[in-house]
Amino acid sequence: MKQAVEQLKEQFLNDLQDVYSSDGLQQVRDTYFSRKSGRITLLMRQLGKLSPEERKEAGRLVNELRDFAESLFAERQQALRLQDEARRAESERLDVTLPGRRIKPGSEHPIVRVKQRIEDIFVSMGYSVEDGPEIDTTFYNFDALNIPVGHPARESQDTFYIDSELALRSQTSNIQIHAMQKRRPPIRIIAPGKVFRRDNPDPTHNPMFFQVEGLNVAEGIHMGHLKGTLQIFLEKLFSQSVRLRFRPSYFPFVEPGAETDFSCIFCKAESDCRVCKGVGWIELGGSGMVHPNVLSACGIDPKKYSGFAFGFGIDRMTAMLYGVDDIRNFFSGDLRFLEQF
Ligand code: FA5
Repeated sequence: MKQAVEQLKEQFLNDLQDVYSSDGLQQVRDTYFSRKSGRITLLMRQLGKLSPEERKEAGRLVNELRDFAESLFAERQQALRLQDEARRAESERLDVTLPGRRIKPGSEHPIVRVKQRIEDIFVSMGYSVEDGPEIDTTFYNFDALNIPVGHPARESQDTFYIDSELALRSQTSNIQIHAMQKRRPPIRIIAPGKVFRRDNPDPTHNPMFFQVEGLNVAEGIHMGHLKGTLQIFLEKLFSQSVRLRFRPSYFPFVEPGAETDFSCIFCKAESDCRVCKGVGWIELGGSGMVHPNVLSACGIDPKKYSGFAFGFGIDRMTAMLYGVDDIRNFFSGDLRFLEQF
């Protein structure tokens, strides 16, 4: 028995010496201490087969071996645990002297910024901000706007059709109709939003761009109200006085209709002006008095009520305000461009 104890002790020491992981520890535990087949357990079981005299001495030896092995095992277990902890602490160590990673704050897109500025100005004049569908039926896109079947504006060369009934709106004027169906006069709304046209991209055209629609319907509204409203709007936007002029123009949903220009705020008609090219006027967009047919289509009595409407492009206005010479830049996704705002 003495020899068997010595041999087992030696093997145990060898095995424990080779242990560097918790898996290895588990293996040693199973090999030597498992209740069913542990080698030290089996040795203890053999004690029962010995005579009482032999058992006394052998029992002492085996018990000593077990106590010795258990305490060595516990030491090794503790050493490995400390080693693991030290390794983990090292791998998670933070070097507080390293320079930080700069967080780049985003900023509002310039078109969003100008859109919000336009909204603020009109809200301060008693208008509310209206939203409407970007995909709309031919009724809202054309019929109710007095754009008859056969009118070029309905052509598929100009409009993105989804099917024969639905199209991406090509102007925000569809929101006039939704607003007049929902509300009764007095109605005072502006409606900024995306519009879509089959235009070839160039420095002043995009197939997707932003417009803002304005509508004011009440008793006794006339062109003077339109002119005064747009003038106050522009003066608030540019923080300086401007003049306004109307050039007769045709839009099926207004009568009379006009292209609306304002005096150049950059040059006062100097010949080399980058913005107005020396003309002295900058185009704002279309406007006019809401056509009686449009009021009627929305159930508003044109004999009692009248209204003005306008619509202009936010992209070109933003380009002018920030000195950008190509509106395609706004949607290029190029951060070097966008970070300037
Ligand atoms: C209209 O869209 C009318 N709905 C405006 C209107 C509303 C008139 C209410 C009367 C009453 P127009 O097609 O001219 O009008 O477009 C208005 C503005 O949109 C233009 O002045 C221009 O600034 C802008 N615009 C037009 N096409 C493009 C384009 N492809 N890319 C960028 N901006 C554009």
